[in-house]
Amino acid sequence: MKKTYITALSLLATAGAAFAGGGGPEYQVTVDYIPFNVGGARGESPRNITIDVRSVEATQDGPWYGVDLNDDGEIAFIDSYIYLFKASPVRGKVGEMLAFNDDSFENGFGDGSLYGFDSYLSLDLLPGQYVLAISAYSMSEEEARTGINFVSQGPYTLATNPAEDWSFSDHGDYSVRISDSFRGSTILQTDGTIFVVPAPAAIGLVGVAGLAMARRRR
Ligand SMILES: [Ca+2]
Ligand SMILES: [Ca+2]
Ligand SMILES: [Ca+2]
Repeated sequence: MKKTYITALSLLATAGAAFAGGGGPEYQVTVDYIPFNVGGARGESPRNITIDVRSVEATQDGPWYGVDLNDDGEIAFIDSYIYLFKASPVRGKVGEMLAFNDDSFENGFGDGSLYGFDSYLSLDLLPGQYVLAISAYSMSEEEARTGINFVSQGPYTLATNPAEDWSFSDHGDYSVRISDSFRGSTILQTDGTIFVVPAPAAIGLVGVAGLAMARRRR
């Protein structure tokens, strides 16, 4: 996404803002890793694989109308950002970076996506093991590798429906479908949630409060 949203940070204050960066408040969000396998024998030709994300639960350019795409009773979404890596034999690591995508306003609406901020990739892949890293805008390759992603905006919800602007949320849901275009088959379909990671200070406060409450119960 390339827009600037000016919204209250009240939700994030409770979730725990980490520190102030150059372009505004920054805080950490989770990165999910989705391993998948492109089938076939060694030496077979590449397959055209599509990676299709659906997350943004809001229509058109403001005022935004919320649509509960995943039918979970809430409007909570991310401006997704994805990286595709080769799998690595080293535990906890990913291999060579093959592609990445932030937004796709041309493709990726077949899964019900309402907005081009949902990521999409279409590329030829040899049979083998791969890992998709998904998180919220924006994410560098380094952040995708380490799983420590600092963002200045999102995840989002809508304070009203319709809404003039997106409001910050402490989590956002997504779904991903990875398919083999040649065979027209789905390799993998999964749902997930990206969370704002509470700042260490916030965890400390919760710990102290919890301890105080435990003492009172005695
Ligand atoms: Ca929802
Ligand atoms: Ca999509
Ligand atoms: Ca995006």
